[in-house]
Amino acid sequence: MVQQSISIIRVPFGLGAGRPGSENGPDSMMKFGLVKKLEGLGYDVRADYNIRLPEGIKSPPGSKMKHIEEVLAIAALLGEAVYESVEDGHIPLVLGGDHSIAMGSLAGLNRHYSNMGVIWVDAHSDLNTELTSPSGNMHGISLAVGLGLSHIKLKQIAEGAVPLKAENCVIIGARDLDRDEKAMIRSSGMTCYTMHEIDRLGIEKVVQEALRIAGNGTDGVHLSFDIDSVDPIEAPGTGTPVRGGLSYREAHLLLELMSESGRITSADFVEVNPLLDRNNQTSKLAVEFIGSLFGSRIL
Ligand code: B3U
Ligand code: MN
Ligand code: MN
Repeated sequence: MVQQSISIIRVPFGLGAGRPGSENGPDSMMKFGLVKKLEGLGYDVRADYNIRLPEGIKSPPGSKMKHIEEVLAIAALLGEAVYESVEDGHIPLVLGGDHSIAMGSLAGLNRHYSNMGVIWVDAHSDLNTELTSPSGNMHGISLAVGLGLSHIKLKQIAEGAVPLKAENCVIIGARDLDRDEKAMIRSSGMTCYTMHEIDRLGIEKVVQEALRIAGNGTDGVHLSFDIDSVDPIEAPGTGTPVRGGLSYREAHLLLELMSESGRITSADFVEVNPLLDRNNQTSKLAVEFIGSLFGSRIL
């Protein structure tokens, strides 16, 4: 078997969130043994990308969406890096940063895959637009951008990128949705497994269905994992914690099932905020979770 290689792409950027700290996420996950963990699982690991904001980019004050220019600049650079790494045959693993960076992942991957599915694991749906956003925070609109529902288009970020198909997009773990986001989920035709469905169906069934839907007729499946999907008891180090989230065991099983399926072709791990963490619990947990996605097993 050829050795698979993972390309870790660090994105120390947190201006899409409402509070600072997620820009320290990549360094923190690296510090707690991410590379060693992945190498121990048999991967060739390269960590040569570190996406930084070029000097002189600053949004004009007073616009409704905060730091929009900074977010778009980071997304364009990340889009390039993700595209390059996937074209080179590596599995892109993007470490955020806040969830606005996912616009860059989606745009870059979209240049490589002709028809990509997405699984968005999150307490939120990130389906606001610049018209509906209650906060003006860019991390709340990234999935809407991916689906072509915002004025910001993927093709502005990466040339030739087309919108995702809603029928191949699945949200898992939602429990804090704004009114307009609920309407968007209903009208778009995407699938959303809220915590209510997870409680009723069980996480195994939900993940199997999600993989089927995101994998149906697609040539790649991107996992965008927002750590706030996990219950704040386990993952307190995140900017917008919402109680009632995935348990430690549910989150692990979700990632193990995704690993077993062999369908996930790239991933983001975002919204780890070391400034808000308790004894680095959340960074360490994220490293453990990434291990599960890449094949770590109990026995
Ligand atoms: N939906 C709200 C809250 C939010 C979204 N994503 C996060 N928080 N992390 C908004 O600001 O758009
Ligand atoms: Mn999110
Ligand atoms: Mn979230």
